[in-house]
Amino acid sequence: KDERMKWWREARFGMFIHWGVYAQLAGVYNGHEQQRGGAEWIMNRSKIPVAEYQQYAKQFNPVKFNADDWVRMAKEAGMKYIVITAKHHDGFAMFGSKASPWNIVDATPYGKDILKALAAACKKQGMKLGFYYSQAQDWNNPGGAAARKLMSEGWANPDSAKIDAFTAAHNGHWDAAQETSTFAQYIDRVAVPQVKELLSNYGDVAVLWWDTPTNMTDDAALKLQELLKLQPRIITNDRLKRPNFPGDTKTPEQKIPGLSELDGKDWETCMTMNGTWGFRTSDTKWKSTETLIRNLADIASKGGNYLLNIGPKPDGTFPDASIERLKEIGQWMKVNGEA
Ligand code: JFZ
Repeated sequence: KDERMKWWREARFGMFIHWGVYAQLAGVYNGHEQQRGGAEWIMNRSKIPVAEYQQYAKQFNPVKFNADDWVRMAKEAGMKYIVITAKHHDGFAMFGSKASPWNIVDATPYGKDILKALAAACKKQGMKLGFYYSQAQDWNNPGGAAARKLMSEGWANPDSAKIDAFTAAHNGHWDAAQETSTFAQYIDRVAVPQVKELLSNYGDVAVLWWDTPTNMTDDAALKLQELLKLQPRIITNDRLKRPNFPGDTKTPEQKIPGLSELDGKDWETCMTMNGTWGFRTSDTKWKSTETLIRNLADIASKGGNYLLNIGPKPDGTFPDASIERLKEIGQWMKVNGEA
């Protein structure tokens, strides 16, 4: 294990990327600003019907996406690995998948596999690449789980009460289309084959970053964990299923643990640069470069890693404020970093 963890322990700094169809909405649904949560949650928060949400994919055409630029920006900031949302809770696969048509190759005018391009660029530039995969929550592929969030906490839809009642009676779902399969069927038909695709078709995968184990069963977790054998050196986090699938790393979110909270287990703080993981036009509360550098130094001094998020725009470029901060961190790294 120590040998396998070596690069990760030395890395200290990585780039998280939250990107998908939600970037197209950018925090606004039908003129309504999303009230709570990250912009990547808009389908759930605003209870957007499945068929309607899927229409947004037809506008998703990130023609300015350039994988080499992304990797170069990460590298120049001193980052040693990238973890990208291969599939977030909206179930949209950012890669070509035979397990579901709800993927970037089959459902968008862009029609190209983002992960293929990123994997090639990472290989070329010597950057480690990992995949975030929402194994349990999936709001588009039938049978996927949905965390219970109330419509009435969001914008005032005249039907909020009705939608909340439906959601409460349907295990967090808000559209009958989400319930045309069972969770076990979803795991067998979508999650297992997609994770197999991710671990087979993109070369070395450095990290598998599971998230939100809503409704996870031991059976489902075992099936997914079994697949990790396809990448014997892969590192995983602790979000497959709690508490009996601990993975390799702990994932304190948006906070840096105090010294007394450290227990010897490897850890990684993931954090947004503003207040959202997915791109949101109205979120301009950017942390200063100084704050980001202080966070990195604090984390590194305590033996952790800093996974700093970028929420790319729907056209495939990073927000200007993110680019600016990456550059400034890079300038500091040149003087103060070790490599
Ligand atoms: C999850 C996602 O729901 C979110 O969209 C984002 O991808 C983030 C990185 O992970 O959100 C969480 C997960 C765990 C906690 C909080 C938010 N937690 O443990 O406090």
